[in-house]
Amino acid sequence: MYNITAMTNRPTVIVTRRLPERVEAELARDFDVRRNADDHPFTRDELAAALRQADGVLCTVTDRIDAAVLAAAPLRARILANFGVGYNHIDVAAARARGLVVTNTPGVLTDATADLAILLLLMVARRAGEGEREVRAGAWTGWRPTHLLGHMVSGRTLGIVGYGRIGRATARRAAHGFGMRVLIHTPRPPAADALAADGVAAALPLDELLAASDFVSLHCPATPATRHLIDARRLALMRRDAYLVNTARGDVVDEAALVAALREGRIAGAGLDVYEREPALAAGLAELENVVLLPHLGSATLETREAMGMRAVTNLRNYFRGGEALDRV
Ligand code: 8YV
Repeated sequence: MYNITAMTNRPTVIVTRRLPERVEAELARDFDVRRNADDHPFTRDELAAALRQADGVLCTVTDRIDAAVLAAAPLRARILANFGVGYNHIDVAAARARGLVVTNTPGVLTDATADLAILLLLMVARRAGEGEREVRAGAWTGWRPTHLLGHMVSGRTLGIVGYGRIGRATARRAAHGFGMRVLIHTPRPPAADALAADGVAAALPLDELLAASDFVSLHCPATPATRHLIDARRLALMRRDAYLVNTARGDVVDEAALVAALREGRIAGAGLDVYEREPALAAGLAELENVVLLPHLGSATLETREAMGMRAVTNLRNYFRGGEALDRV
């Protein structure tokens, strides 16, 4: 056990990216912190070195910590405190095999991410990206009755894939805020009365949900089972006038198949915040007019990033005080 209040013998924590000021200040109270001054994404060698040099590593989605990186020796790190709820960039089984505890930050980014899903839903339905590009390009010739006509979301059907915290928060916004008919797909649907309270009309098998929805929003974690869950076959089940929204993880969608479906008009459009090979995009995606592309902004509010950071600090503190890490995955 470490004495984290004494000035000496404080655990060393390597923080792979710059964090909001308040979080960095909080970390410095209890830990010997090594920062990444210029905020560059760590290389595999830097990640392996961090595992050799620090007692804890506070990491993010840009750190691919796979079995090869985790083979670092001699291993000093005991905990990977992930800044974020999704942890598909960490090989958790390999980490456990090396005795590392892995934590995440659930709960604190639910509302921010659900807000972003609704933002993308509205942007694709109302052609906001196209309009914004037109105005900036100086190509707007003035108001006319038939200009950039989009579609209402009210009264339309939203299919939500994955019904954890974020899926549920998105369902409630869509049903109660916009009067949408909400369908969900999830391996273990909550009881009917709980779904009714959220404004959910029905839980359906995935293929049925895809065929019945005007908008499909993804909220499942990236796991081997959900990799390319939305592939060419499932895109073909969607309606030609339907839109896909992804604020979950890029791996859930076969991005090349999505580009083909969009290009050929087999679905109407897509709003994406996450990609298979961030920050790279599938060939052709950025050239399409009927997509809105955001740079992984799901949790990007100051309030949320501070809360995520504080949660990661709490996980580190609890662990080094010898207690149970709060958000062990
Ligand atoms: C984070 C996210 O910004 O928490 C997640 O799973 O995708 C984002 O909200 C990112 O993961 C930070 O590491």
